[in-house]
Amino acid sequence: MKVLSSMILAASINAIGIGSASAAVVFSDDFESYSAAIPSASSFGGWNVTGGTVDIIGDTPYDFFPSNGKYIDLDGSNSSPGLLSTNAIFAAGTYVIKFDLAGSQRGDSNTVTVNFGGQSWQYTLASTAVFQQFSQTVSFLSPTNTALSFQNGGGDNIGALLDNVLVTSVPEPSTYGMIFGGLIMVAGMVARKSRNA
Ligand SMILES: [Ca+2]
Ligand SMILES: [Ca+2]
Ligand SMILES: [Ca+2]
Repeated sequence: MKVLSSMILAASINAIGIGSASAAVVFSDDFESYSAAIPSASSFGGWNVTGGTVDIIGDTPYDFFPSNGKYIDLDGSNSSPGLLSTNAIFAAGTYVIKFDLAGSQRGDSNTVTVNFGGQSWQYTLASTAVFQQFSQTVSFLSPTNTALSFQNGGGDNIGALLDNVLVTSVPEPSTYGMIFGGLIMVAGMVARKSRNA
């Protein structure tokens, strides 16, 4: 009967999707759906650009990483690096944010500030740094909603490069607790039934 209990547990876990499949992608962009634009429009796809500009590049003459297709030069074209923010507003909760950053490939080092859920992180990229994935797991109750944003420092029109932005929501621990509590009750009922049989 132990085996049956385990089987029921496994089946229940599959049914409610615990595991890697339970994390839901709530935002993603590899910038492939846009045409190169120097600078970009102040609003494109799922993004807004305020306080300056960013460039959509990846074609000649700025084809530094052909396998990445299109990507963003975070210091645009008017000597004021724009704040690149998602249109999407994320509710309080737990998320994993992932993004690829590379150096400018044009001779200068750049620092990028990433903001999400009331927290911020800074990344300094040497000019020759190739695309590398960065990841942060963020839990926040306040602010109750937030965009994800990226901003280069400086203003020399040569910025770090951004690609493959991904935001995944993660179920809260309390949700896991309720789910596992329910499963333990089911297992207990199975065990009692087997004793009574
Ligand atoms: Ca891309
Ligand atoms: Ca630029
Ligand atoms: Ca720069």
